[in-house]
Amino acid sequence: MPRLALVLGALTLTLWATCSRGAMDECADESGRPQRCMPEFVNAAFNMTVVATNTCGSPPEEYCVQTGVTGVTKSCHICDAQDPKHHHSAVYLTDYNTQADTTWWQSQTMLAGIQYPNSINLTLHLGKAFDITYVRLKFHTSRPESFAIYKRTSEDGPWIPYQYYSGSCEKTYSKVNRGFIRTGKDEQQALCTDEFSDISPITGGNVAFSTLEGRPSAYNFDNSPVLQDWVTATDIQVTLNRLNTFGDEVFNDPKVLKSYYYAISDFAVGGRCKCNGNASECVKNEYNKLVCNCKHNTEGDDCSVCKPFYNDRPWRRATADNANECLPCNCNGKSAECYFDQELYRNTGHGGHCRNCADNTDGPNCERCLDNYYRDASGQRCLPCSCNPEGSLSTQCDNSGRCSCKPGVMGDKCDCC
Ligand SMILES: *[C@@H]1O[C@H](CO)[C@@H](O)[C@H](O)[C@H]1NC(C)=O
Ligand SMILES: *[C@@H]1O[C@H](CO)[C@@H](O)[C@H](O)[C@H]1NC(C)=O
Ligand SMILES: *[C@@H]1O[C@H](CO)[C@@H](O)[C@H](O)[C@H]1NC(C)=O
Ligand SMILES: [Ca+2]
Repeated sequence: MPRLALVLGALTLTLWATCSRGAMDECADESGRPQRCMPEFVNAAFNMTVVATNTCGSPPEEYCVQTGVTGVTKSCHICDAQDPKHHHSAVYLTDYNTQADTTWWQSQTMLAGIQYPNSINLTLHLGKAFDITYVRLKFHTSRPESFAIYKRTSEDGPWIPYQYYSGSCEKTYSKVNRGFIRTGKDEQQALCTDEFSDISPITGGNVAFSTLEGRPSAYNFDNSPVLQDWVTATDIQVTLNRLNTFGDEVFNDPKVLKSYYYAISDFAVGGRCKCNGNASECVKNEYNKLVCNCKHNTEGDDCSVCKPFYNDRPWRRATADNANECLPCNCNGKSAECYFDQELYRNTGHGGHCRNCADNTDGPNCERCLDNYYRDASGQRCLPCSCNPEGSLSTQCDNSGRCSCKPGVMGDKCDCC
């Protein structure tokens, strides 16, 4: 019995050791060589603030639950923004999502003028670039007749269409219904489909947009800068353009109008914090802003630049088989500053060009002496030649500091007749 316990104990220890090493630094392999790493896959929207341009309940107002059958008495309720039990604010879009206890955001009703061409925006600010895999909405009412998903690639950039969902693609968005992208065509274009725009189901319908689905280069994602950019987003916006109806709103019965409104129970954004393969986690910095915890001698919010002294080769995204880590410049210990020099990289395979070489050294790697200097006996530093300008043929001396003198002049520095 004790022996078994010992064996189990050893096993547990081994497992624990392997796992903890994996967790410690996935940005290097067992032998310490840099390898691609990435933060875990998360719902980037969870517990984040979504800003809605319209929400029911201020002042309190009545809405009625759509049954889908005309003439049947609808059950009506109050939406009250001030009442903790009867509000439907945007926090309910990104809270913990359970089947048993559905919470949802809700707009005002058609009675208050909610319908095309008036639209509602739901804006999610991620606070950092993410690589987005999907955007998913779970509707508490019918799915809209028309809505669109937009993204921003940087916080001050323009809104870029991601996907349109509409029962009237051409009329509403001037897009072909169920269009597709052929190989070689623009892979950053948003498509439109009517597949998810039916009025049924009356509740609980999902819509999920996969950022790479139907895009030919998805199979070669590592080598597709176009798609790498396409999946990048710092903000996501959902624009609700037109409600689905049974057509009974034309009679203007208030009870009917009160049964048409938008309601969404969950807004999820699946993806990873974007670190270009150079970090396995994102952390809050001192300003409470989410940033990558960069490895491979990179820095920046997305690990997209080399650290100051690591400019030996150009920055490249890490791929599955090459970490492309930033390499330090070689300045022979004479400088801690360098920049990336494209020309030098082409000629020598090393692009690190040192700046401000110390001890009178010079050259891209501080490998030689400045003009009119020579290397001292220790080889560590360069000393001025100090050739006498009157007596010397040249201001440059030889390796031992001796100057070449004009006829009739002598001395190491050519300063004696
Ligand atoms: C949600 O975010 C708040 C801060 O905004 C934080 O205090 C809370 O712990 C978070 N909840 C979860 C479940 O992560
Ligand atoms: C929604 O956002 C778009 C930009 O994406 C803007 O043009 C429009 O005015 C916004 N609508 C509302 C109601 O704020
Ligand atoms: C990390 O970033 C560097 C430079 O910023 C880049 O060369 C490299 O491809 C990225 N990935 C890895 C795993 O090093
Ligand atoms: Ca919810």
